[in-house]
Amino acid sequence: MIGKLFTESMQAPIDFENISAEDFRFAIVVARWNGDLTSKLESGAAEALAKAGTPRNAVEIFRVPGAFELPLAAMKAAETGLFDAVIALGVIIRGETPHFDYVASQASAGIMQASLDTGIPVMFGVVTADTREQAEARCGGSVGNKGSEAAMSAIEMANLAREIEGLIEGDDRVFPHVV
Ligand code: INI
Repeated sequence: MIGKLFTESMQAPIDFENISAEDFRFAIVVARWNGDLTSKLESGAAEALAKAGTPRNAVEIFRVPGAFELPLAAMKAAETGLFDAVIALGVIIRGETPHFDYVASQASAGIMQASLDTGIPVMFGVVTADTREQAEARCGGSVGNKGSEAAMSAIEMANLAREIEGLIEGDDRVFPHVV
């Protein structure tokens, strides 16, 4: 039980009264492109997990060159079966060429594919911004920290996956959420 954990962004507040991150393992995959900003996403994610009760030794961090490489690393981490959820973090800032669109579209599609192909929740903690100022605002600035938001979503999805899998494995066929 870790009480309430909120961010100041648009993400709806989640009441963590009844869910915990104490008994879960997480992988964080971080892009080194725009590293001064992705490091803030990384610390935001790590702090949110720690605040939710995840021991430091239950969090593994993997680094990749850029956001384009996030999907493969996230998939490999998910495939190990060692992690309850994977948090992919990156910052993609629009430049003068269409490069941004290729990187952003493949990063987002690939992260979803990694999640659906492995059955492990993989969070899209990637900031896509038109300007550096927009990105800064979302990496611990005025709009919040997308890293901590992604970590909170990872905790929620890890709990949900365990709950749903428990329906298959357990004897309890009562569905408390339906009554
Ligand atoms: N990678 C990012 O993570 N963010 C960016 O803004 C970015 N831009 O602008 O080019 C970027 N490019 C690198 C890309 O992710 C790959 O690492 C590279 O293309 C090698 O595959």
